Amino acid sequence: MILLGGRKLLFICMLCICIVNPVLSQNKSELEKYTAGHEKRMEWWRDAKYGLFVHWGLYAQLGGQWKGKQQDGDNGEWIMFHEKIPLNEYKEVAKQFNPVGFNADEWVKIVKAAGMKYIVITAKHCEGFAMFHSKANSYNIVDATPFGRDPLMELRKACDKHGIKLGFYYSHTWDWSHPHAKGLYNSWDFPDVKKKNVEKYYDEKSIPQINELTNNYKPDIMWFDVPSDITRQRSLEILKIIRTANPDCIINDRISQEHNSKELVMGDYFTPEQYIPENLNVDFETCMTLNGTWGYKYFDTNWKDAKTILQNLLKNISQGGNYLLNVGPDARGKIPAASVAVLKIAGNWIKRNKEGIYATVKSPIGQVYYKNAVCVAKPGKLFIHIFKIPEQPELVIGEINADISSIYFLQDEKKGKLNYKQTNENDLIIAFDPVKIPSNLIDPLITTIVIEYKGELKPREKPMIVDYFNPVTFYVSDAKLKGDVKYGLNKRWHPYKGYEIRKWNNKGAISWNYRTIRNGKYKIELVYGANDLSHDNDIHVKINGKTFMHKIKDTPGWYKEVKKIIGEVELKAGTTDSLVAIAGYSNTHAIANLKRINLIPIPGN
Ligand code: FHN
Repeated sequence: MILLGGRKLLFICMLCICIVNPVLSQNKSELEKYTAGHEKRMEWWRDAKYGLFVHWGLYAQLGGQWKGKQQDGDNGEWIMFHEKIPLNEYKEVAKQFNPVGFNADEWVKIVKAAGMKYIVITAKHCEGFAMFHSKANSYNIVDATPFGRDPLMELRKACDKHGIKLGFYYSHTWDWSHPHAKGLYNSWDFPDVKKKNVEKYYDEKSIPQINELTNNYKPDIMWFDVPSDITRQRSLEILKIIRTANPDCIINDRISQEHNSKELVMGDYFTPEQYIPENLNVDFETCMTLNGTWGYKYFDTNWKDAKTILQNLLKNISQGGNYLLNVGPDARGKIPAASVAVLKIAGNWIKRNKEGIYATVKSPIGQVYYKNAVCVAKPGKLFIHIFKIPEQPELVIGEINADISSIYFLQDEKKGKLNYKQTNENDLIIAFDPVKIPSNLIDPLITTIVIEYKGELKPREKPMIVDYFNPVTFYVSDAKLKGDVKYGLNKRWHPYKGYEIRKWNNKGAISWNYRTIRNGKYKIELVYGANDLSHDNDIHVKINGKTFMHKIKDTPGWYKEVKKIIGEVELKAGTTDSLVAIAGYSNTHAIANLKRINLIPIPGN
């Protein structure tokens, strides 16, 4: 082994810095150049709130069934992978694929009736088949099927005609039709991973097709999927292609590995899948299936109902995000009638309540106290979307530091006033007696009321509300930490999924302030993770002058959840106090990964 002397080593290090530094700084300046303009680019997208995801490809021809056998439990668009269908057999499917029922105008009208403002459709899913006329690869709907038309170009024209934005999903990394694609690859046709040269896949197919889509179809959004094993350089190359063609084209976070890092670098927004994040202070769009599959399966009729769709939409927009809801068109090019029907029911509600949806923003004062409602905002207005009519004849909103001018039902043309009072210095309570409210104002799906106020809405100062009619959850992410207690991962991400208590001993206090609206009795429930080191250690909880001691016995693991009722407490109305959790003795680590403390009302007190 040649040992380099000090001077030589220093020279080589300096040489490397001289070579690497310009490349890094070039990458940095390119990144800045091709991500510039984010705020302006996102304006229409933030106002739009709601889009249609479309998974449509050769898999629609199979409808979730292969050689008479129904796919069990998997997504329809994964049938080639799950049934390990040889590529030459799968290509035979293309010869049968002739979706003559496809009508771009009809699809766009369905989107508009649903109250959606944009479409994201699969241009090429992992199966590798292009749903557009690609000169880069003849395995596409124009060259390889009897259909011979380009549905994406027809959609582009229809969207332009009807004022709907159009985006393309593209599987830039995985491709089960290409011998050199990696990630989750086609191991049954191309088993020898040593023969793979992934650069050939990018150079021969992925990059050229992204170029074609970007330059020939002018998409408003490029929606990439699983970024597994793509290099930063390749992601930067794709970013450059798209933004050179159109600086306003919006790109999602899966263009690069950032999707797994929870920090946006090249993408304009995060893409949580099948769940709605909370407390995320960046642009995001939750994508969800309407039933149990993205791609068409004729036997999956497990449709979400209109109320679920609307609640998901409103929860997303109350968190400052968008909702991308998926349909899987069939082999004829038709969106399943049941999907169309439920989207229309939801769309009719949206049409009646559109002022409280489009161009709203996340409430500047967070959510309202009443748990079965969400709040969004516009200047001078708060829209409270009520999912479930309160059991008591009043709606506790909580602290509103503003000069309220009126409160009324959004669907009430005459703006009939709702009576209200502000107690506890600004706690807003709205009289809401369903018996007295005209029945036409209580919407069977969701009822929206408007709080109009003058001047500015000042931030909330008062502590959390504990009230008899609602269980209240004290998340550790909202707590004050004092002494020897520390968070683990970045608590900005999912407040109780993406972070943990990393250090906590008997000199560390986790506390919350609270105030009560009515008298009530509650069970105290601890929710925590624990490992072997936690066994037999104690958690002490102090509330209302009493201390409840809990000894840890179950230790399933740091990221599991142990739920334990540790006692009951009675709280009088109008008190302001604090809830404090203190760890037992530990000289090295956290004695438990406390997640939250629940106060569960005990009925009948
Ligand atoms: O595996 C794909 C899946 O088929 C579907 O396209 C979803 C949609 O976001 N993306 C991947 C799973 O995350």
